[in-house]
Amino acid sequence: MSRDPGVPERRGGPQPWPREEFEQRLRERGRAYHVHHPFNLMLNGGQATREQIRGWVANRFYYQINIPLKDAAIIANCAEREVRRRWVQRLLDHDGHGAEPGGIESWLRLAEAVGFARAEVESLQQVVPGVRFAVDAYVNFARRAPWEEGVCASLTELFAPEIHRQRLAGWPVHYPWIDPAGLSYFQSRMSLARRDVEFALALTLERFRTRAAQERALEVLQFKLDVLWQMNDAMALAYGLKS
Ligand code: AHQ
Repeated sequence: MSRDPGVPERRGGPQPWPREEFEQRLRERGRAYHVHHPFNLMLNGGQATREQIRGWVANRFYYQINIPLKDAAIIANCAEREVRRRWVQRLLDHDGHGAEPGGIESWLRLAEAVGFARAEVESLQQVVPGVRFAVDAYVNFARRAPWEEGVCASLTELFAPEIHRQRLAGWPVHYPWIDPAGLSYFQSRMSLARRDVEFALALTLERFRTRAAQERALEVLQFKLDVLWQMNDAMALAYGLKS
């Protein structure tokens, strides 16, 4: 268990970073975001084959269907109604609500746009072990960790708008065989990621107050960056890096 973010550091320990410096240190971890992974550079650079793209879509589906379980775990661990009532929006965004089909449904439309039948992707038959293990590590982390750490782990989305922007700009040009309607998920995340990460960042800056807690927040963010990086490592091994 990590140190309670609120417990004052023992006297004489290092002082906490000022809020702006803490935020800057979180943002600097973007250097390790999976937008820089060779597999993603190939994908967004237009060098991926049809099989590499299909493999990516089928494997990332496992990540997408586990995001609501991860967020439900954070909610289950959180005794603060004001936080839960904001965080629950994330489940609705992915599972859908009312007339909104939700992000998982959008991902299945992406799957159809790259030539899968929905059931093929829903079967999870193509999910490679390294992707499954990385995603399961993320969900199990959120189940066990204090809810504040689960919130902090979602801060990789600080860097997500750029990766979605690259897909929306590049895929229609590089991969004209993909029905552009299938890219609607990326479009939806441009605004949803910004909204989500604004709340998660404010909570992280506010709740991780001691220097030890701030350093723990950086460790948690690095763990999640490693989850995303490992997913790309596993897909590169399974589908190759050179088209
Ligand atoms: O589609 C993504 C998404 O819904 C989320 C939720 C958030 C979290 O709670 O960890 N992270 C995340 C991410 C999504 N898409 C990834 C991508 O590359 O398309 C990026 C990923 C993230 O940045 O953590």
